[in-house]
Amino acid sequence: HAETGADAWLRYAALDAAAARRYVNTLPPVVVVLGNSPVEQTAQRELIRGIRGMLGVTLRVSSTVPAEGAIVLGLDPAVRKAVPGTPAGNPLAEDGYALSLRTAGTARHLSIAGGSERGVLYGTFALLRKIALGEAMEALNEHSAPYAPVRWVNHWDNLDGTIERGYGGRSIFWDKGVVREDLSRVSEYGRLLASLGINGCSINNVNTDPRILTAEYLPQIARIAEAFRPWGVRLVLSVDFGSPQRVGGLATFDPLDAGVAAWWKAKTDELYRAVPDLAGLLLKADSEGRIGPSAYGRTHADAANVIARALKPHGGLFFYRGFVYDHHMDWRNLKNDRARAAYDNFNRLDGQFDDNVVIQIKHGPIDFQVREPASPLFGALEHTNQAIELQVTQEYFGQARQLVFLVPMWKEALDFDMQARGAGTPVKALVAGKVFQRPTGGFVGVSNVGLDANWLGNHMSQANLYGYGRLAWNPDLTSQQIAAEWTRLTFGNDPQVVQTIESLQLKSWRVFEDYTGPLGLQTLTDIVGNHYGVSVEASERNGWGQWHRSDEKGAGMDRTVATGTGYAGQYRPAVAKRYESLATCPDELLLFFHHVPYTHMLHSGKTVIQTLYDLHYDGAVSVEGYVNSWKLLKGRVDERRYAEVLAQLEYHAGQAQVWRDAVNNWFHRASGIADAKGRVGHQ
Ligand code: GCW
Repeated sequence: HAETGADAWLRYAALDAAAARRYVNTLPPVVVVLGNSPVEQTAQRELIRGIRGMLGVTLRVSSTVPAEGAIVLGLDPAVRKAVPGTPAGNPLAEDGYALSLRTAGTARHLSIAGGSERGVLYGTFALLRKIALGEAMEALNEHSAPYAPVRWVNHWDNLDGTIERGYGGRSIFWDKGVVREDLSRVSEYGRLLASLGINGCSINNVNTDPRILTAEYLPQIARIAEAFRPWGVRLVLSVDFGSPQRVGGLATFDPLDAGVAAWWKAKTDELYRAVPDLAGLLLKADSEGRIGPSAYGRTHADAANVIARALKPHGGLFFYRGFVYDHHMDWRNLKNDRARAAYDNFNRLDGQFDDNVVIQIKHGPIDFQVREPASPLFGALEHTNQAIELQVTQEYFGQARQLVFLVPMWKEALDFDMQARGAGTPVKALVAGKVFQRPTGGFVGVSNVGLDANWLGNHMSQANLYGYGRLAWNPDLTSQQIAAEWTRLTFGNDPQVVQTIESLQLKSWRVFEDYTGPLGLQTLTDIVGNHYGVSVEASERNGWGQWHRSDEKGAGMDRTVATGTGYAGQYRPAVAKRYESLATCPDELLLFFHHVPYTHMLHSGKTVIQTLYDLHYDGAVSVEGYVNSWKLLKGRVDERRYAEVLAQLEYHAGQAQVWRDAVNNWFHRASGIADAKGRVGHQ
């Protein structure tokens, strides 16, 4: 089972004998769970499973705390009462946990205290992670609290079982228009999510089939909620804004119509009767052909509030996607700019959204491209809850076929200082509501796992799901820490294995950027087809607005205030100034903000065109290097995963060459400028 990738980072592989012995000597052999909620029971079962796998011993279950000590799981107050000598401390944050090991005479107690039932489970996973990573337990005393209340994943699953932008097989939730009979993969997925502290999951595409809100689906949806519940994962549904008409049979779906408001209220009440702990609803409106409030000349705030008010009495949240843009833009107009759309649509509505509405904003202003600046909307909203949307599924990142670890890219967005109230307001703090004291906010990852044994279509992409969840819990973790943890948990502690995989993962995003869209060019991907291969002109001369505006004279899109689309001016002044000027705009975003001749000299001292040529060669060479370093792991990784990853990397290396040649030849023809190293244009 383990080698299929199904257990992902929760393999609980046996530790080497010396390490196992050390833990067996330190940990009490008995477990006591103080609460009887399903989530706490899950925690106890998981603990027994993990300890058995890693240490080869089976904990004894007891209902009372024996004098010689035990591993005690429970809510914080209960643990304090049950474990003698627990020092008084501050109450734990909701979903937070505390781990501590105390010795008194011959008694030894290890307590896992939670600020909520979920916290107990999260603490249990944290303890198991420490053991798998070989961390010392003797002086254990650790508190951890999630950075933000919202730590969700979204799925773009269609009711027929296909997944939009899913690369790991068919839906774990749906098949042929109904919820799957066998939901065992949903439970297994709940376990993976819980191990990361993820507490909400939407189960249907934001390009929503309205039928999801018909009565026949409610009992089916309730079954999914039930499969997730023991793992503390709450259900979320995507809804269609036309539902009052399409499902309810009303004459209108105008959000300001009283009948429409009443319909949403009655429908939401019905949902909560079926799923009492529903976390909320999610909406994509007025975007890519989805209907929305514009049909009635209403605002996004009118649309969001009518549904949010129906959710309010149940404590539910309403997520309104910030991904609203016109996909029929006139490409001839040099002032048109899709990047402007999120800010233009939502900034002026700041203050008009109810306090259980969250605007869900993609990390960049376009659409999950290899290099984007952080969306200026994060820095603009002061009176509105927000969440950052990160795409775990590798739509524009080689899908399941290329190795790209997205954590370093996400970190750059999360750590980017928006200067929203002077310096020191990184995106992560804004989305968590810490800067403007918002009641809620946080993180949403578009996961799109499927029925494939390894969930995402290959082994290495699991690091992105792991990394997303770890960042949602603690965005201050470094990319290196996350890569190291994931590698050890997934492939074991052999130093050569760890060092090799960690280094592949850590460089992979920049390498991918080198051969698919450096200097802020982005979108050289075939956007007319499946968003996988190279097609330099696919994004040009159409209404989608993913233009890079490269031609015979130069490359890049002028987004300055002075001469371009004005996008740069959507940032707060200090940031805007940096992007506006060629002198201060970083090379890696140059062509995102500026249109320059190919001979333009970069800060690096090299021309744009030569840099494009060189980076494409560098990138392809690096991917070839992945294959060579992987081969050195033969015999150190189980045969199956060794062979599967090798096949992926060999294919990847070929793809990097295809990209290199297609992009370089295109720019060579367009610019008419020879490669100083004589490599391009002679094939
Ligand atoms: O990136 C684009 C994808 C669409 C997706 C859309 C969105 C679900 O190509 O497949 O639709 O974004 O985020 O709504």
